[in-house]
Amino acid sequence: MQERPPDIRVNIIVGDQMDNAIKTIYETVKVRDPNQLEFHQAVEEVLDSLGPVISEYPDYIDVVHGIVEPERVIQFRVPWYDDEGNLHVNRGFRVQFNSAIGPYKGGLRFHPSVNLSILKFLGFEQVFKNSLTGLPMGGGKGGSDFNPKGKSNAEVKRFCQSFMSELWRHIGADLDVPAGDIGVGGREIGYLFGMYRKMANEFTGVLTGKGLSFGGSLVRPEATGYGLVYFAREMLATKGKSFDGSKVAISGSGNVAQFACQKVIDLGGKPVTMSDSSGYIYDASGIDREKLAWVMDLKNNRRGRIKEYADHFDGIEYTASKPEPNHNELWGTNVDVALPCATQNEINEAEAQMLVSSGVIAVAEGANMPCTPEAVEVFLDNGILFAPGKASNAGGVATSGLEMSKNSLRMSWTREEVDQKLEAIMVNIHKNAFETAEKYGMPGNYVAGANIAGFLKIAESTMAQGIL
Ligand code: NDP
Ligand code: 2IT
Repeated sequence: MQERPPDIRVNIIVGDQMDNAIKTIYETVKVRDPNQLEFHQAVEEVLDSLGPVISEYPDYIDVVHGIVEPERVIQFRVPWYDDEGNLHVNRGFRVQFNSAIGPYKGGLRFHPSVNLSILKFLGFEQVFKNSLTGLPMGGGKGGSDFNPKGKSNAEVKRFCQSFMSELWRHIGADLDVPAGDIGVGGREIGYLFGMYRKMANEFTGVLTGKGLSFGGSLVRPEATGYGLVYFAREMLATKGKSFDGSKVAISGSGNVAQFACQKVIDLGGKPVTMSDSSGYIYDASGIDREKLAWVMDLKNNRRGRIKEYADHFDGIEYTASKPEPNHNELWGTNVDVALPCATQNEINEAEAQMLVSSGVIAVAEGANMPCTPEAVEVFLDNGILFAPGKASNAGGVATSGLEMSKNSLRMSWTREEVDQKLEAIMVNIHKNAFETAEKYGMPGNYVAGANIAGFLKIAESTMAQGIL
């Protein structure tokens, strides 16, 4: 018989024992769910930062105990029929991680790699990210191992309807508000929202990223990519640098990558790469507005592969991905700024080393956890400006928060107003992470700054409400 994992329990501790108490919590997380490697990775990074906070507020160790366990996990069957009439059965999930400061909030991911480890890592990150936005949103994440690639529009619609025919009873405008993530964009949110409205028999702001004609917010599609570049701009400014004239490597070619690319161009930078899971393109002359519009049509309407960019434009290098999942040689490019915007663990230690050797100044995560812990260490050890995703990609969920307010208030803002609010939120997250890192004796370490600042707000709320 398998041994029962221990309850998470650590006695109240003082001084030197503090670090051991945090380590015990981390070890217990690993014993409880030994196969959830992505979740372990996300937890370890946060817990590593919390020593100085627990020294200052020893009671908060109880919050740490609780925060590593989701409040609720929902798993369900999603049956659907393809165009030939064959039955497929996928898995659906919603991880409702933490609601201490607001309703659960976070995206839905449709990708064949989706499992509980990935959704728990994403939900855990989301708790701290949402706290950093300064808006009243708890953290959650969900999705399915459904692969939207190669599916017809009708198949995607049937899948979304089947998915929502179960999820609807677990979510609500004041309970849990999902949005998009990998494989879930405006089209999927539309189908999901339609089914929610039918099942619940009510029209509320239960999802964000909706179409403009049914309650969506201006700038939500652009928000993650724009916010990322606003954050990176602030970070560069601390060293007297800017995007103007800089060469920028971007990975991915989906929602976050496209609008990061657009904002880099707006700020006078030159994006030279984009990728998808098959490979990457290098455009030495720079991806300009016209070429980016072509990529957007390729990806959002024709749903094609980035390789077609090299077939369509002259003088482009295309390199297929390495056999190792999530990796290609994109990070060997000589650039000033790197913006990984595809998926988790796409920059490993060797790739980080390549970026450093080629003279990169700043790395800002558009994706969630795209850099491995070893890669992050390489950046920090070499004095590279490094922005962790929970700070630098928070613009998407922040604008989702604005969409929730807009829906509740039944009013709307202009494009300029939303963009200004997004920019102000990103400037504020940067300031908060920067100053918190200084205050806790780790100047320039945005990882520690973001983790501590995000944690403090949740800890205060949790202590005030009791750990439930
Ligand atoms: P999209 O589905 O729009 O685009 C994802 C892009 O990443 C595609 O180019 C895709 O290529 C590539 N990609 C996905 N999985 C892999 C993989 N395993 N290996 C290599 N490439 C891969 O998603 P988003 O742009 O919305 O999301 C990108 C990242 O940003 C994710 O980490 C997400 O969690 C994060 N994020 C998204 C936010 C949002 O508002 N959308 C907000 C904050 C973070 P292919 O098409 O070949 O799969
Ligand atoms: O990872 C993320 O922050 C998102 N996918 C966006 C979540 C949201 O609720 O807008």
